[in-house]
Amino acid sequence: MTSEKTSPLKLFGTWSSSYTHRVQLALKLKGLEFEYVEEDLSAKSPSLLLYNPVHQKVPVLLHGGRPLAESIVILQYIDETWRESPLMPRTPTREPSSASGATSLTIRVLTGLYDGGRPAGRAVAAVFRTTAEEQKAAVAEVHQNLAVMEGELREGHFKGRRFFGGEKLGLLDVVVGCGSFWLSIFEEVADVKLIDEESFPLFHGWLRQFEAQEAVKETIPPPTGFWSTPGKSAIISSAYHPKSKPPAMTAAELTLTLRRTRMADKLGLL
Ligand SMILES: N[C@@H](CCC(=O)N[C@@H](CS)C(=O)NCC(=O)O)C(=O)O
Repeated sequence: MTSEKTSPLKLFGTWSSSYTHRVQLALKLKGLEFEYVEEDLSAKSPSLLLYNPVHQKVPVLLHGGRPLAESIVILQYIDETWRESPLMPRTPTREPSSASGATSLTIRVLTGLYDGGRPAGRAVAAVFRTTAEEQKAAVAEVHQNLAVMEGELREGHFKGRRFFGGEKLGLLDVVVGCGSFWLSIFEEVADVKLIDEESFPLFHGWLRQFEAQEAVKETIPPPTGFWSTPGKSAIISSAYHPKSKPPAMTAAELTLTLRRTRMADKLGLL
């Protein structure tokens, strides 16, 4: 077991990927050494195609030559293999505690925070993909999600806690917090306010504390770096997933959306 634990770790990721950030952050929080391989998603490496042949996505973690895909699966694997500094609190299951609260809220973040809601990340992405009335509806959906999180911090399992994980970052902090890079970009390009400090003071405060953590600062690039990145137009089109994700956007629709959101000016695309 020990030799398995000490086998080398190699992570295939992309700098702009929140899913990659989740794994990088978890490895750092555990104090694990790993080799990082930056993937160009417009020209995926033979290794990525070999290790994640079906989905061909990052992140992929290689542990002792064994590949693991899907960020949540990887996070669980890391937490179960290296049990020091747990990301999920380990308390007896019958004890009503924030451990079960964290598990259930993590699942809800990933599947839908309220009845009929979709995964929190998809609601945020919808703000970016839409315009006008549709965008207003998407912003309202994000606010509904934030209201649930705010309620959990105000009077739910996480009342009075610094982080969802307690004094230290836990799984839920990692999952929710790693989207913060894109949140601030979306706020800027779509000219919308998603995390309004007055409406969501506890969530806003939590996010600022999260971002101030050294391991987070080392992992998530500052949003300002985004605008000066040479491959930014490719990143934008991959964020839209025009080929693969419904509703499919034609190039003309994409252009129109970029114009409307004023992103085109910022990126110098048009
Ligand atoms: N559910 C996956 C999502 C991973 C994902 O969407 N990765 C994106 C980058 S953020 C990717 O590799 N996209 C390449 C593609 O779709 O071809 C996870 O949690 O790891």
